[in-house]
Amino acid sequence: MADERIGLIGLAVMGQSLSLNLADHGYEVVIFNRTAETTRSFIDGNPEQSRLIGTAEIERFVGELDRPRRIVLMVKAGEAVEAVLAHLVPRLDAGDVIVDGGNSFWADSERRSEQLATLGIRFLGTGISGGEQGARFGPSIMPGGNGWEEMREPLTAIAAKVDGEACCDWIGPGGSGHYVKMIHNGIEYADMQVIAEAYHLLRASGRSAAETAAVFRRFGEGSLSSYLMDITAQILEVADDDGEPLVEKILDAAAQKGTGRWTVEDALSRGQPTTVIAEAVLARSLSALKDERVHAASRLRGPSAPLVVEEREIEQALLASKIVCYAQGFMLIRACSGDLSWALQPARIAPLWRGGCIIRARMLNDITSAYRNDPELSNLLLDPHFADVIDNAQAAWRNVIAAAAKAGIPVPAYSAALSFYDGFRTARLPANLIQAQRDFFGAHTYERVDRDRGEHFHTQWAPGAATTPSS
Ligand code: NBP
Repeated sequence: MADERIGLIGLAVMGQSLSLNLADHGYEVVIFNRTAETTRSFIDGNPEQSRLIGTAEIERFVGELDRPRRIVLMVKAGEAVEAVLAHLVPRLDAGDVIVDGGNSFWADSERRSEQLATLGIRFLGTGISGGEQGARFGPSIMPGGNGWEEMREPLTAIAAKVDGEACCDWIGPGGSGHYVKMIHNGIEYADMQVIAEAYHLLRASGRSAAETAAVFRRFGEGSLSSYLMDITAQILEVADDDGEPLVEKILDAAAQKGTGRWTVEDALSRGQPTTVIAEAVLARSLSALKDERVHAASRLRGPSAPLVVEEREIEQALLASKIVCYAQGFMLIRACSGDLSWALQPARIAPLWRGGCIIRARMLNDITSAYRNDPELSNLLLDPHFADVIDNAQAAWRNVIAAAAKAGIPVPAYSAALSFYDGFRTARLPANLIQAQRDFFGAHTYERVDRDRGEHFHTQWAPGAATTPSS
């Protein structure tokens, strides 16, 4: 492995960190950046690292690599990837491997993988999670597409390790690596929202930021242990210059870069009810309406009842909602895998998120066990362990949502998660009425519970109702 060469293009924070990580693991890293000055200052800033080979021209970059060349792109998703490929691909040969390690949209990776395959170039669309620190010391890596056989060793070497297993494994064909990274980010949105709702409830029930931090630390000692819980406690303990908690001075308008929205758009296109992830994305949108909310706060009335809820109940609501987040993420993976015949295996995906990435959490050990015990598990909620955990949590979970509603405190993710749970476990929903309404005004037809599925019926419900069944 030592002295093998890997090329890396794109030397912003992620590219620099990955280069150093690869170099630490014995690889010589040939680096290139559009702005050559960045390459120079990166090399100058790391004089102890002799395995970095800077190049200022793309021809020299390509020429420094052994064949088959292995090239990692760490540039901005979208146009930057297209621009780099346009310069790079004409200089490559059949058999070379391009790894796109950025946050590319999975359908772009699917397309690039197919197009480059016609030239014999292997394209590995690779989700990488963990931010700067992860990239530097061990990220979670989700490669999909072609070229895994060439990249298995270096990617596995630099990935996070949990219980001796690398958080890196081939996901599946085409754009599946970036698809799974997108789902990771959707779950991340939901996980952050369920934690934010606990924070809201804990603060609204009179706890200081420091007391709230202590509660999160306690929660984080058990099944809720996670990176996001840990950083939440740390954030709540940071004081501004005047000694006040810094978090309370931050404008309550959450930004988003788009991977959560991509997840929800994908869920809608597949008819998958990933309601908690959707609420998490939309809660950020609602938060961003800051001026309108401030105006509405002075005009619209709510209840004046105090919030009556126990700390233990909030913990259970957080736990149950978080399980539903994961269940919905894996539902979407299952649906897309079926649609595109990717044959994705949750039992190989869940363990990749146990280390290195933003959603790393103790719960992922149990999720991994659930899918390893039953690789065909259709929904995480049906795993016996998680069914029991939710059953034990549900009384508290319902109390929290009821108490929040009575006190006028929004808990959109907890409510969406509970409604999903109740909807999923309800054998007969009121959709029969919706079908009747659709048939009444649009002659859209309906199926009957006392006939075979696939047989469609239309009724002339009333004079003036629709008469002609639509196809
Ligand atoms: P950025 O996403 O900010 O991208 C900056 C890099 O893209 C620079 O090297 C820049 O070159 C290059 N670039 C651009 Br912009 N346009 C280009 C073009 N037309 N041709 C060639 N190069 C171009 O960097 P990052 O934050 O390090 O992220 C890299 C990738 O990793 C992104 O896809 C990001 O979404 C993903 N990611 C980031 C994080 C994180 O925590 N930051 C975490 C996980 C994944 P220049 O120096 O010449 O401008």
